[in-house]
Amino acid sequence: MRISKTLIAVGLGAVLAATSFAQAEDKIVIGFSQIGAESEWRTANTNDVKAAAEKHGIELKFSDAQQKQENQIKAIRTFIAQKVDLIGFVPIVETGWDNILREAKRAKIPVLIMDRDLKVSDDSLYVAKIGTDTYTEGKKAFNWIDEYITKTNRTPRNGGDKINIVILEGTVGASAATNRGHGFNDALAESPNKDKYAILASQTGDFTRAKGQEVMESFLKSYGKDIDVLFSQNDDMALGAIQAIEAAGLQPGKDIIIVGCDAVKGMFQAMIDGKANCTIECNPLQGDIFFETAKKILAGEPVEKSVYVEEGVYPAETAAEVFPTRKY
Ligand code: GYE
Repeated sequence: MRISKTLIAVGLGAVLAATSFAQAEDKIVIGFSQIGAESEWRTANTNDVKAAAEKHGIELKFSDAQQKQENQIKAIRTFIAQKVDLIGFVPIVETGWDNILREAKRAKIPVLIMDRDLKVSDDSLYVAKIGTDTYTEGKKAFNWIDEYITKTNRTPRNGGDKINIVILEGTVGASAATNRGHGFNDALAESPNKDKYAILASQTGDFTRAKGQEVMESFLKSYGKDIDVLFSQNDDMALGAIQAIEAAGLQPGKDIIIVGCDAVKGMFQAMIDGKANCTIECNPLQGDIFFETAKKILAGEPVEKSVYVEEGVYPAETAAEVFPTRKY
């Protein structure tokens, strides 16, 4: 009795081992190069990619580039050498990808882009891009400011005739920064109220809280009471700027109107606390659609060249109600 039980157990173990070996063999392997962990948004994006890979039964080779394009290029080259089934990456900046993508193409490994845009000499160097419409986000940001200023009959703090705006830009050369900037400027130029506004200063804060705080400090030193509005190209920089504004003895969200992009929890909390006025959503939860698309590509099915995820606009008065439902 004992012996046969053991034999059954050993036999079963062998079968299970064989099955899981076969499954491991069949798993799709995807190499993914993330840019780093500069913001709450990025952390949410990374967590989502990892969770979605597991859900889709993908073997994910994840690499963190620590904000350096050269690290991304190295990671992609390693993925090619490892003969992964597909390569995914977030282009930290728009340009400089042609050579490495040619190497991937020669190795017949399809490339799927996530989040940021890239500029290549030949669009066939990547199959598709999953991401967000950052140009429209920039437009939404200005349009919200314009409506708010008009609706509240706000006048310039310095008693002059212009509502003065300062801008914290994202990483230099990143599509999320360039597009949000263009969208914002285009909406301003198209506004019937365009003469009411002036952009006092615009400088990069690298999408980080620390840099946002530092640059806002210098804006306050140079322009102090002239600043009416801060447009921050992400929420993290806005959260850093809030600290600088408070340290300067001003009330963020009141003396200076604050609008960010991303809609991360930290910004909702700042709005609930009355320290920020609006955030333009940028959805980092792109993992599911990314791996669905990857599977289609590997099955030889057609996919859209560019897919955008859905996004909203959240002014401060919606913050308390929406906060509990936020996933990032
Ligand atoms: O807004 C910012 C981040 O590329 C859209 O990158 C993304 C941006 C996001 O670090 O917080």
